[in-house]
Amino acid sequence: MFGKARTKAWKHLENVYKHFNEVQMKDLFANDAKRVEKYTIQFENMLVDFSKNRIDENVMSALYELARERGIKEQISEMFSGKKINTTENRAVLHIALRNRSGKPIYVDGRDVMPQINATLEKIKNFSEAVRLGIFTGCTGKKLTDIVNIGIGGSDLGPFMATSALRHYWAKDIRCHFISNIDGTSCTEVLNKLNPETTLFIVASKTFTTIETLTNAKTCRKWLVDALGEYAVSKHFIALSTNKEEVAKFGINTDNMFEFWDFVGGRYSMWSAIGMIIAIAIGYKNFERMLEGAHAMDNHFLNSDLEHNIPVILALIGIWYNNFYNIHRYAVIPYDQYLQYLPSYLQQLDMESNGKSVSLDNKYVDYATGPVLFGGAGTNVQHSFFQLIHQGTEIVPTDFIVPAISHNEVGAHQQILLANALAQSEALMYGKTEEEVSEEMEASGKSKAEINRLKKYKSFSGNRPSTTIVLRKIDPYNLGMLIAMYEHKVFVQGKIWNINSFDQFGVELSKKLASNILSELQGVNTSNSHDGSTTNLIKYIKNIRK
Ligand code: G6Q
Repeated sequence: MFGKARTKAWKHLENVYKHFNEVQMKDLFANDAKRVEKYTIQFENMLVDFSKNRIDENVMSALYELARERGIKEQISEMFSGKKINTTENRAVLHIALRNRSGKPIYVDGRDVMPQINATLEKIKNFSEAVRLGIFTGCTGKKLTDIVNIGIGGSDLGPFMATSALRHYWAKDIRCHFISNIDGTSCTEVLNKLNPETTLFIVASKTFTTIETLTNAKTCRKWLVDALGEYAVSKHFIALSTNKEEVAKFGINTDNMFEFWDFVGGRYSMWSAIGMIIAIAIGYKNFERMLEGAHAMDNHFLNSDLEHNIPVILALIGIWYNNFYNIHRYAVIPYDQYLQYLPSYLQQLDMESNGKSVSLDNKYVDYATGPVLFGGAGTNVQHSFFQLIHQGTEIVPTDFIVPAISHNEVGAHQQILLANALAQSEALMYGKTEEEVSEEMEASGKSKAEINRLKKYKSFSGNRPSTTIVLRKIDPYNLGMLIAMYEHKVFVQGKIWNINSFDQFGVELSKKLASNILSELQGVNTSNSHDGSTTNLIKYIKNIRK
């Protein structure tokens, strides 16, 4: 039982926290020459330095004890073995199977899922290559050069993030576009740039019932048919879905459908057919490298003991802040322009997975679960919200993601970028005392009065935690590793909190209400009852749109 009757390890951690919460990281560094060695892990091309966190051996061993008590190793094995751990939807959770390069079978309900996964990968390979080589052309025989992914949420954020991250690898004559929002601006702005003869639309929807995606797809279909006629559809539309029936109903030939399965959650689906646009943009070989990178991280996660397991360690440090320091926020800052969309992607991964308040044993939880995640690319964000991270009253544990080599090594740009990344974590940890500020001001000839007036404003409390993840370079393999690392981190946290990280009922209620309000805005129905505010807003907006 987890929750009110706290577990032994949890209670122990509460105790450890009482004695530890005032400890300063700079003292921990000063008193332990081996600190960096102890709290750094290198895995292939990835170095994870978690030494600038408020931890010591005592804290870490208490956290590992919590992981042991929660049976994390066993729970990891359960996921990998195809057990139906998504209990509210009675589904297995097998994004790891999508990138299983081991040749070993993975069973769901006694059936090996690998043959169907490998067959779909083969189909993705053939199709993406045919498009890239101009073998699969548009209906007038022209090469397809503009690929439009129509999808939302998990059917958009992963492919969008990954194609942006791997922009350097795109074929020279291929451009990628994304239509997700139902706002007509989203499809209008994309369609305005395109030539129907050279455009391929990918309708990406697991359920093929999502109103935004289907509405956008219908608009794009009409745009295409108006220009080229109905016969164009089979050469310009493909579908990525689990729902053959709805794909056919929509008017896409199911020969042009690439399948995935209910054991692949939307936000875990970029490794499946949902990654088609990635494969077309960067080529199947590179897409495969991304799967291989993820698979390497999967093996590390499955086989390493808790004390050397990157996703487990990151998860436990997150739990330490979230549940013992009561810090319920968290930032991810990639120092790479190509990774600018990573925070939005991780926002869904983390917040949709662990934004839950009912436990796996069907009880409301009485402890904090998933934190609020935000972020953006460095150095840009240093000039926006970093003020709060350095001097605000909120502590924000931060992950810095730092590729050592840029795809665009221009002059000293990369060194300046790297220097900034490293300086942030150093400044957050050390801070600057009032005394240090005074000395500095004195040395530059400032008066006593001036020093007294400004020293508080110019000082930094420090002791602000961060983790630095250095990658050699953002290539497909390393990106795969990085994303899989975060997926598994989220998994471990969900397991510690005893929640289901794989459903998302939270998005349902407003969907239902939106469909009621839509009928009112369209004047089809006026009888729904709402709160006073909503009723007034509907009336006010209808009046403007008359
Ligand atoms: C992700 C969620 C959600 C989903 C979208 C799109 O885990 O399930 O973001 O991906 O709602 O759903 P469809 O792919 O079914 O259109």
